[in-house]
Amino acid sequence: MPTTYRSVCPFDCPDACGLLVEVADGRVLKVSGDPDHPVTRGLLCPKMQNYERTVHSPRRLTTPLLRSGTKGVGEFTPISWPEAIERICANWKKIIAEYGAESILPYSYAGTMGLVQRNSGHPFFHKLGASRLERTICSPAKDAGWKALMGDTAAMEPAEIMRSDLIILWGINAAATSIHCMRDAQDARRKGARLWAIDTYRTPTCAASDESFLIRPGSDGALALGMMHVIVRENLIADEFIRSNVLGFDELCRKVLPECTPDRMAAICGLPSDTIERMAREYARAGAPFIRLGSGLTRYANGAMAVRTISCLPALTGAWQASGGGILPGTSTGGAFPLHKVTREDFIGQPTRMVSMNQLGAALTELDAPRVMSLYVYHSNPATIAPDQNAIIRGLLRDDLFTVVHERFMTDSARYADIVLPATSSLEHPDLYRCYGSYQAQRCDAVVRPVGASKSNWEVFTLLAAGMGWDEPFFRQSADDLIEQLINYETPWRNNAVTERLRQGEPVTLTPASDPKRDWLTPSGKIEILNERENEPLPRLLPTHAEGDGFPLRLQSAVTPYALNSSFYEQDQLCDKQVCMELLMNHADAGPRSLSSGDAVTVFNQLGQVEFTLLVTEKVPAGTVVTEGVWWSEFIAGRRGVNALTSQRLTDGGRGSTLYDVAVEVRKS
Ligand SMILES: Nc1nc2c(c(=O)[nH]1)N[C@H]1C(S)=C(S)[C@@H](COP(=O)(O)OP(=O)(O)OC[C@H]3O[C@@H](n4cnc5c(=O)[nH]c(N)nc54)[C@H](O)[C@@H]3O)O[C@H]1N2
Ligand SMILES: Nc1nc2c(c(=O)[nH]1)N[C@H]1C(S)=C(S)[C@@H](COP(=O)(O)OP(=O)(O)OC[C@H]3O[C@@H](n4cnc5c(=O)[nH]c(N)nc54)[C@H](O)[C@@H]3O)O[C@H]1N2
Ligand code: SF4
Ligand SMILES: [Mo]
Repeated sequence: MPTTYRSVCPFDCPDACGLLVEVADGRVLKVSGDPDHPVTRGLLCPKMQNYERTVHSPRRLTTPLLRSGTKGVGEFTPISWPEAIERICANWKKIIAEYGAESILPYSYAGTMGLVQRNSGHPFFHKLGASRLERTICSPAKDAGWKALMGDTAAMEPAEIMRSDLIILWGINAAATSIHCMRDAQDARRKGARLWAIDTYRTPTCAASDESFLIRPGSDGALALGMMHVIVRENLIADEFIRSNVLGFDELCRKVLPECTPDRMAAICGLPSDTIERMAREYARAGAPFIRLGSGLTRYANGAMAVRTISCLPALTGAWQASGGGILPGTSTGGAFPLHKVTREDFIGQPTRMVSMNQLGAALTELDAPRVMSLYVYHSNPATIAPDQNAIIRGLLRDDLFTVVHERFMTDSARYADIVLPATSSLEHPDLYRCYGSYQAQRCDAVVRPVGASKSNWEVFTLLAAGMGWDEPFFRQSADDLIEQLINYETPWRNNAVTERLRQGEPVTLTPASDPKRDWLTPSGKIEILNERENEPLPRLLPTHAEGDGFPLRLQSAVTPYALNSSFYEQDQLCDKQVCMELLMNHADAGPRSLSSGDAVTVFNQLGQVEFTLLVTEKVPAGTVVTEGVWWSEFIAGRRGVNALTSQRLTDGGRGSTLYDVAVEVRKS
């Protein structure tokens, strides 16, 4: 008889779903959505419906490996854990003596979102004195844009979406990336709400919406400014709300909006000007308009400004006052757990340098004083997911770079390693999870033993600490000890009863310490449309990087429902659903280039070239081309993925990646 355990989905998704895991004879038989989890309510995405195929995949790494062939070829011989740890520590001691500890660079991101396993390298590398990684690949521009306007104001309760009468999914492919938000939006729709999607191409979310508005990549600021121009011109503003809650409305009206006529904004964003006018009126007249802001629109040179500009809309119309009205960029539960007890910034001796994870290529090939001599990668796959893949691979091929990769699978990054260490999956180690799409949190235990000789992130760092000869007691604790330290903490976010339920492994709801719709946590106590602490004191139009690159088409790399960044490519069934690495193009762009569906095409720009299979489709407007998924190179004809075309340039705020701000040309291969 199988036994059923509770667990949590560890992946970088807004929802951190509650899982029910059936186990028999030490193997996971089945994974399903926990019907009692308040957000999951039994519904899992296609990626996780057969998680057992990932956990027990024949592709799992089961033993430490030592490189025996040329870098990148993937030839390795098995070694024991003691030998692996001994070799890593001996190399690091030599490198530190010769170049200093900052010549060692950790690289990690979001393979697991658990608070302990995700952050367990921080105390180790802090104590080592290694360079620090600026972990800004995802959407820090969103945080920067929000903060410029809203300061530390908490995010509204996501479930309010169900009380809205106009839901705008803005730059979010919720049908693929936030399925529970999509389910709730559909529930609201059945009760009479209208659903809009604002995107750059026709996604599954657009298909499920009442109306979709397709705009040019990176032009959301123009659309929002055009809408605000109309809202002010037609006096659809909430005077009283603005007087008591908003700073800088007059300056916005005087200095910014007069230029932003719908005609001018239409020329930038590509929507007809009467559509912008209609969107403005319908938005302003809705009773409780709810904007769910995604991350898609933030990965541009103007991403932070776009978020800041869009977020002004509810301040002008007073949408915040209605239950169901407002704007939600994602939740943030920073105050709920004392993460510093895991990350241990106090272990940093002298200040160490920061290296942007978006500029790994430059860090490995150009950075001096000191040069990066060792890279330690854990729960991330930079050779596939980070921008400017060619520069990264040039770096990883350096003979004098000592690379260690801790992984579940032989990823592109692992192929370039000198030593590969096998990692556990989330069902093989304990952790504590919170998420960024709701206020849920949950802890879970391991439900099966580690596959092969795999070890969790935390276990490996305890072994490395011992290998370095440290006697710091911190590194002799178990992951469970750390979890208990995170839980055992007084905070207004949870009372004792909630904390006890958390300890027992039940899904719990955290409560923000301030009122998200009244307590404007900015220095002035108001929503700061005017913010003189910013380089740009007022929202305004900013250009994208791609505008200056001199290639005619905009390349969007979008998500697929059947993978999560470069995770899940180990499941054949999920790969088959994606078919192959396609380039979606409008017939108006395909015709002049004599291209048709099924053609092998080469996409190129100043950074590289990549092979795709063409699909001519009306889902993509003329001028934009789209590819879905971030594929492993073993499945790609030219062995280079979409990130051979993306650049190391950063966003206007937050030093984020500009993965979607890309210009290319396409030719037949
Ligand atoms: N199935 C699946 N789910 C995922 C992921 C995955 O890879 N697959 N990734 C996870 C991660 S790490 C993250 S950060 C989240 C991201 O989830 P989302 O917030 O949904 O962000 P994206 O999917 O990056 O982009 C959302 C949409 O924005 C569109 N877009 C791109 N540029 C623009 C623009 O300039 N303006 C507008 N209006 N729209 C634009 C894209 O076409 C896309 O449809 O999803 C998580 N969930
Ligand atoms: N072109 C393009 N590039 C993108 C994106 C895009 O949309 N387009 N999305 C970007 C975004 S939003 C993000 S967040 C990043 C994500 O980039 P990453 O955080 O690197 O995410 P993944 O590609 O999922 O790779 C995570 C790896 O961690 C491994 N792993 C899982 N669990 C564990 C564990 O417990 N321990 C260890 N050691 N390993 C584990 C998995 O096997 C997997 O190979 O990618 C970015 N890159
Ligand atoms: S990836 Fe997201 S939607 Fe899918 S199971 Fe995990 S948390 Fe839920
Ligand atoms: Mo992300």
